[in-house]
Amino acid sequence: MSRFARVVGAVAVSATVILGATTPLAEAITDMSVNLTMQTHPVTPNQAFGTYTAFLPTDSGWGYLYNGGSIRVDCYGDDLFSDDFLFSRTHTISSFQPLTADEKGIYLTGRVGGDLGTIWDEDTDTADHRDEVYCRMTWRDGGGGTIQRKTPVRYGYF
Ligand SMILES: [Ca+2]
Ligand SMILES: [Ca+2]
Repeated sequence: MSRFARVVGAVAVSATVILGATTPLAEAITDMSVNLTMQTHPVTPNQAFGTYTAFLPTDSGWGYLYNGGSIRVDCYGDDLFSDDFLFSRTHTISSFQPLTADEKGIYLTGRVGGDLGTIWDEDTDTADHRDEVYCRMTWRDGGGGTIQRKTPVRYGYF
C-alpha cells in the first residue's frame, strides 16, 4: 500500500467513525476480467453455445450486489464496417443467470445458444460463412460507476 493510499484510508476510516457507520467501507471495484468461449454442437448445425464470464475482484461483492450492481452484456458479430448486434442481457443478483459473490469477488457465468438456434450465426454468406463473435460487458454499481471490457473475438462456424 502506498503512503498516499494509507493516508486516504486513514481519512476514510476516520469519516466512518465520525458518521457512526457500523459496516466497513466497501472496497472500490476497479477492474473486471471477461471471457467468451464457444462450443459448437457435435451434430446439429446452428446450435452453438456461447458462455461469457466476468470476474470483479472485491471483498465487498455481496454488498455491491444487494445495492443494485449489474452487468449488461451486449454481443456482436465482428464485421468490416459495422458490427452486427446479436443480443443483449442484463444480469443482477436476482436474474435468471445471476451474479454471485464470495470473499474474492463478483462472478458472472452466462450461457446463450442451443434452442435459440442461429443467435451466434452472424455471417451467412455462401462464400465465407465463418462467424466472428465477441461481447462487450458493462459493470454498473448502485452509484452509477461503470467498468467496460470487451471479450476476445471468437472464430468458428456457429
Ligand atoms: Ca463477421
Ligand atoms: Ca455463419
